[in-house]
Amino acid sequence: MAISWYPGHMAKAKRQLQDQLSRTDVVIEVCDARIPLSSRNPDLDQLIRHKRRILLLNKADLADPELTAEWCGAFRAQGLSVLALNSLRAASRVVPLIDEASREKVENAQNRGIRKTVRAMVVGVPNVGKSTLINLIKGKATIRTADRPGVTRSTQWFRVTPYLELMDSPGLLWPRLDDPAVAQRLAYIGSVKDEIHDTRRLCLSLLDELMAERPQLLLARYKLNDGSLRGEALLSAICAARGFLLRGGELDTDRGVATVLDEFRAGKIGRITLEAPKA
Ligand SMILES: Nc1nc2c(ncn2[C@@H]2O[C@H](COP(=O)(O)OP(=O)(O)O)[C@@H](O)[C@H]2O)c(=O)[nH]1
Ligand SMILES: [Mg+2]
Repeated sequence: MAISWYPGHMAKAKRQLQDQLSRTDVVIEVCDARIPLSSRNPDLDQLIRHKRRILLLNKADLADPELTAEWCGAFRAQGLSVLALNSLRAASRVVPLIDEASREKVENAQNRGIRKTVRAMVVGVPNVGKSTLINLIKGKATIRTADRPGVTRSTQWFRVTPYLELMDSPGLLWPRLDDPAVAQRLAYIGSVKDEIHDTRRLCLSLLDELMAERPQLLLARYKLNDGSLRGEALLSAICAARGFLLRGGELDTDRGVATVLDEFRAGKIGRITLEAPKA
């Protein structure tokens, strides 16, 4: 199912999210550590209001460790409970944070003689790793995950311990697509369907951005030595270095586009974060 974010759909998702939030004790917001700004939805603040929130900077294995540390510091300074995470490996670190965030509610209930079941909802824009996180916490791969947006279909609560339930919120938090720079970064990391973008233009602007920001990584990955290359010339040099040729001997730049985007998304060019906290 493709999720298209038209206003009617967003309004419906917002209502559903509000409805689910009313049954939630702790909100686990997942964002992508490579774009901590662009992969968060600012409407969430208003939707959550006073609920306890944990912010996970997921896919930290793909992000620049120094910038991730800076981001964690910046979010903590805003009063958020933050954890940088590779949810493919260390999802268990999340449960103690949920316990901490819900301690007061649990203790209040205890004082009234009630053993409270804590409900934590995982929210985040598509493809940040919500289902992966829940699967790993559960210890079983029961929710479908895929490296493309919009794969998860339904909403469910899962019992993690006798007193903790988790819920995925597939497709309920929409990305911030009104800002073209944000949409572009979401597309770079593969969070928005490629079909809706001109992948060639996307790849060329990514290459230019990488050459400007992290030239050493790009030059090393594609065994180039000319740091002044930009745009089509840069793409062509990459195709030549990789031997991407069509039958007539022409460069297969379509293959180059697909390769660069795939390799960037998989972290093969390096651990690259595209956004830095404001100093
Ligand atoms: N490298 C890396 N990949 C991850 C991590 N968490 C999730 N993924 C991958 O990201 C893709 C999207 O994950 P998914 O859980 O379906 O995202 P959702 O749309 O938020 O539920 C999948 O291919 C996951 O394997 C992580 O911490 N590191
Ligand atoms: Mg999912």
